[in-house]
Amino acid sequence: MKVPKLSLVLFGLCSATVLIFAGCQQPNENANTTATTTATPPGAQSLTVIPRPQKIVDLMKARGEQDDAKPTLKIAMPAKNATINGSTVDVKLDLSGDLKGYLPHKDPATGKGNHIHVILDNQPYEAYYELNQPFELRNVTEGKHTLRVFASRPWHESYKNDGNFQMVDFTVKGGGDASKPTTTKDGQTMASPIKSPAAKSETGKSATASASTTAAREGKDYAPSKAGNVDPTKPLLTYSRPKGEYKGEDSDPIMIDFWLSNAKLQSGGGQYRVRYSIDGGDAKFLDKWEPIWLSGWIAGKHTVKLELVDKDGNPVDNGGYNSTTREITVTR
Ligand SMILES: [Cu+2]
Repeated sequence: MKVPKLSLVLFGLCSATVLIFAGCQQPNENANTTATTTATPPGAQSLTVIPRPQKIVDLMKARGEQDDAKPTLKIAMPAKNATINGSTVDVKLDLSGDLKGYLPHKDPATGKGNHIHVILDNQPYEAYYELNQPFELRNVTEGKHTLRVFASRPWHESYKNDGNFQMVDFTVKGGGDASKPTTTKDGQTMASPIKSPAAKSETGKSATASASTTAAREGKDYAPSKAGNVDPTKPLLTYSRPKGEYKGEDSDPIMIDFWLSNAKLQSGGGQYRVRYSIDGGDAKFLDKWEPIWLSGWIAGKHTVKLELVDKDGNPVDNGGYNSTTREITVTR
């Protein structure tokens, strides 16, 4: 019974240290929004791949044949290698093919519906619902850019048929200055380089607020970015989901989905694999081109990394786009 005394002292010291650290951390939590990533450390949550949620199976039944559609999507504007003057780039798409009733449109009641994923450079995609009017890429910086598009379902799963993906390069002259707000000629501020709340799209609650202040055109103020040096004929992995904020019943499970060009995964007889890692944890592999649903997320910030690798696990680069990490937030 002599030993415990020392143990108790040590235990006391440790506890005190823990308390001090915990005490120091708290003020940091709301300090600012530019702090380094505080993603959940690996091990704090245990994620499992679960089957397609019943909710989505039921939705698919209610949609009739739509999920067998084979949409063909073409970028009509900007034209390939076009030069655009000014920071706003109009995107126009042509949707054709065997659509089986598939039509992008946001249901005003639910805020959901079929839509196109529009990706500038390697930024998170934006949703585009009403194809009868252009989608505006706003505050685009001067220089070369890439645009990628593909048709998706209301739950953000992309169609994976040939033809449902296009990428073009274009160049902006006199584009948005990353350090200054975009203004009209009399100096009135039109857009700030900081994300405008009106620009939040599908998951944003402010989508309705924006409708009253601007024309009904869909669009988005973009953060500064440049094109990667992408070869459209080489294997390309396009990150699609997850992104942004996940709340309530939408926060578990969370779907991972991506587009693949010029690369077959191993189950399709190819040599490539998609490697993913959550919160910097163990690498997992996807050998079939289809979405997966991961369950077991704890509330907080998480990172999701998706990479295209060859059969030996070596990264396959294509202008930096084949390895993408996104931060998502899960709230309950
Ligand atoms: Cu989507």
